[in-house]
Amino acid sequence: MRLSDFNSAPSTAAAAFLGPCADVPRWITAIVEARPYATRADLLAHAADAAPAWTEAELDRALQHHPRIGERAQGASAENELSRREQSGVDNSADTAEQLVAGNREYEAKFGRVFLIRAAGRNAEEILTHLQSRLNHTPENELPVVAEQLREIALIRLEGLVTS
Ligand code: 2AL
Repeated sequence: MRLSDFNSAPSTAAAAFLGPCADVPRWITAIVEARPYATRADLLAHAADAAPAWTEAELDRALQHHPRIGERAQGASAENELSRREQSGVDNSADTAEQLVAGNREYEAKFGRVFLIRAAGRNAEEILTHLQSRLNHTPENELPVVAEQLREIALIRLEGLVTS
């Protein structure tokens, strides 16, 4: 969508457009209500500023839309297409794939939520290294890492969706 169209869209349409970036209604409302943006950079800066203070409940809600690493999202929704593109670097050897499956399972058992990582720009081995290191975290140290990964994913998605 062009920035000018985003600026002039009805609030509900602008909010629906942002939904696939991250399903955090408070973040979406903050971005929609601060329109109009003079430049794309202003929009991205405001979106970044509004993102850090996500609560655990907001993270859990948003994570429901993220498939596990190594599991390709099925379906033609904007979210699924974005996820498939982000995970396109996660083509891996059978050995790495097996370790990711086992690591995802261990992560979910320990933290009670899906392992989330910004996959764009990372290959399977890099993701596995992060997964194995994050398994050593306490729930308290892990939460801010999840928030940062969700924030990175949301901002990359927004950058890809809005043109000048
Ligand atoms: C994802 C995803 O779908 N895209 C991304 O960057 N990370 N999933 C995940 N579990 O981390």
